[in-house]
Amino acid sequence: MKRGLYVGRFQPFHNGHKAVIDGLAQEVDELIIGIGSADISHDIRHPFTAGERVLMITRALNGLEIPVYVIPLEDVKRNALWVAHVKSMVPPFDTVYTSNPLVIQLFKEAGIPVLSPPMYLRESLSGTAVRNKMYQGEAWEEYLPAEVVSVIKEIHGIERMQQITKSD
Ligand code: NMN
Repeated sequence: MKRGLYVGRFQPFHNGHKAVIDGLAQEVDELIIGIGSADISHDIRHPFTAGERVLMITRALNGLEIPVYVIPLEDVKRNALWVAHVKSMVPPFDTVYTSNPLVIQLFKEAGIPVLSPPMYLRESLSGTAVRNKMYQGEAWEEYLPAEVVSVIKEIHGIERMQQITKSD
C-alpha cells in the first residue's frame, strides 16, 4: 500500500496539476493533496481561500480511480519546522511529489523520499500564467478543469481578482 503526498498552492488548480495527478494515480494507491499557504487568500498571488481550493480540487478529482485526501496546510514562520507541521496534519505517506526546490530540500533533510513528476505544458500552465490571464481579462477557462471554472464563476472569482488589484 503506497500513499503519496502532492503539495502545491493551487492558486488556482489547473490542467497541469490535473495531468500530474492523473499520472500519480498510476503510481500510488492513495493520494494526499496538501494545499499550501492555506492561511493566505485575497491577495495577488493567492486569490482563493483554502476552502475554495478544496472545492476546486475535490470536484475536479471526482472521477479519479484512487482515494484522495485534500488537506489545507497553513504556512509556518520557520522552514525548519514545516515538515513536522505537515506530518502532523496529513495521513502517513511514503513519498512526496513536488518540483518546488525548497519543499524538495526540506523533505530530503527529513529523510523522506521526494520525486519530481514531469510538469505538463509548463509555459502556459503555471499558476502565474493563468492568473495573469484572469487579471488581464483574457481567455482563461481552457487552462482549468471545467469543475474549477464553475467554482470560480460560483464565487465570482474574476470580479474579486480584478477588485483586489485596483489602486485606491
Ligand atoms: O510548489 P508550490 O505550489 O509553491 O507550493 C508549495 C507550498 O508549500 C506553498 O504553499 C508554500 O508556502 C508551502 N511551504 C511552506 C513552508 C513554510 O510554511 N515554512 C515551507 C515550504 C513550503
